[in-house]
Amino acid sequence: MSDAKLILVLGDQLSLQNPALNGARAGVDTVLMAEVGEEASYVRHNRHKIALIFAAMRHFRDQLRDAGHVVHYYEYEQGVTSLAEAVEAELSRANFSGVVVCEPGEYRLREAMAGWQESFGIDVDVLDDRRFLCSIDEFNTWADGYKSLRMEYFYRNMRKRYGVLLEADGEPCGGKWNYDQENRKGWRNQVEVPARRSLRQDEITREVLALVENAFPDNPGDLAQFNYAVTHSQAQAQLDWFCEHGLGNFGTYQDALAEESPWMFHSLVSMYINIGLLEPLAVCQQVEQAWRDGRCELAAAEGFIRQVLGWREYIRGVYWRFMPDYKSKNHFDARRSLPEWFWTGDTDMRCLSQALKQSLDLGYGHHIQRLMVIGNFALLAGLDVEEVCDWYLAVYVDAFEWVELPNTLGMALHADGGMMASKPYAASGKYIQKQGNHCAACHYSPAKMTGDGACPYNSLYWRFIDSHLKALEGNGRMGLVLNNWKKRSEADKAAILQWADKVLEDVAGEGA
Ligand code: DLZ
Repeated sequence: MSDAKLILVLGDQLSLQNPALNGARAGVDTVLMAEVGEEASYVRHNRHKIALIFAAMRHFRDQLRDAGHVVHYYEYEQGVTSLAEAVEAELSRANFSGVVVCEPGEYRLREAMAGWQESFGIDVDVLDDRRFLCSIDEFNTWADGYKSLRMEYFYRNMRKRYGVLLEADGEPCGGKWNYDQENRKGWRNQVEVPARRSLRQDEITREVLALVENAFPDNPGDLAQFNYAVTHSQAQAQLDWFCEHGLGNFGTYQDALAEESPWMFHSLVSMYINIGLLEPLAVCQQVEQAWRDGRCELAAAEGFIRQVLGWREYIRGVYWRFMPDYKSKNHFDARRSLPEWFWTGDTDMRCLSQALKQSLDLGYGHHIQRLMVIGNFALLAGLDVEEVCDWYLAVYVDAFEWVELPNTLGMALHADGGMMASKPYAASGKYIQKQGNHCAACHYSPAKMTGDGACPYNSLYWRFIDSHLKALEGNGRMGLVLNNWKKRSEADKAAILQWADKVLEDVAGEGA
């Protein structure tokens, strides 16, 4: 029997740091990569996401081949239905002593892989994904020490562990761990948003775009606007561009909403980190260096690094610690069907329409659009948790369940009852008005609570508070809001709730 291994590389593991490739012997082992029906259709993925992954996979295949590796690659047109089928085909084609794969990012796939050893009758080695900076075991050890998990403490540990933004004495740079307070300015067109460059598309990418356009006619995504990096060097150039042109204003306007720009000063690198085109620690170190070189304020660098070194690792830990139960949580018993216009963006709520349309067309929305516009509406309207989570998983190019589920179910919808966020991210139209410039041209007014032209977020906000008074009562951070509601006259409350019901019928129903 040969001692050659079959090394499976998944579409979001396109990194030379992939542990399955560590020790891969060029000319001895075989690398297997496969574009398969099941992965491309378990939700109605945005076409940008499929195109990004297929194009990046094909470029990585060529990179491995150039380095002397034998790569067996199945293209989508070959009609392989699942990763298991691809593995089986390889095992029947040649003699291997075992299969090696890095642990997948989604529970459903890890469960499937758990059965491979028995069904294929061969050793299947599923390796820890060391591209993450905190392993699942390390996270669990940390979490075991706490009654409720809070990202801030986890984040400080990670800063210390990796020596990021630390003074020589181990204290945080600038004397504070967190500069979030300085990163919340609203948008009133204060500065110019830098234009983004168009990326060059080679023959491989153009072929993939044509394939995806034809094979996924019913999926969202306007591929005429495809502008994602598909190689390591292109992704690195995107990060360099951000450090040069975006980072300076990123912190200040991190929570802002702008009519005229889908991406403002955001980095647009999460998708590359999530599929292996960039490494998270190197990304943080580059941003830290940009601050040390005087190219941005400390608050901007810290805000960015907190997302990558803190939040990203933290929610991945939460996902694996609480799956599979986590997925069925529905703290507020939210079960209203997702309105059809979530798939078109056709609503008169301007902030929501813009956030939905760009998410569908480009596969991208920044975190305030995802959390405080779309997620906030879903929370206030009581949209079905599972349907909302599936929507997020489908629509965004950077969405894999390990990152999407805790962010949507836990953070945006508070459906886990506060396992990771200390209070629901519920807000009225006033917050959206403060953070951005959508309201000026909107059909609705954030100043109106009821009656024609009243911003739907307003009455829905109080309806949410009223419906969940009991559940929210024990939450100290909600005390002020609950008191404000209780202090209102009965007639006032009744009028708001009545209007909210009408809004739900008109707006959250099928038509908007
Ligand atoms: C998202 C995705 C898509 C659209 N297609 C493929 C594919 O054809 N082959 C593959 O290996 N991976 C794909 N992926 C990424 C996987 O869905 C991802 O590895 C799992 O969801 C685990 O994170």
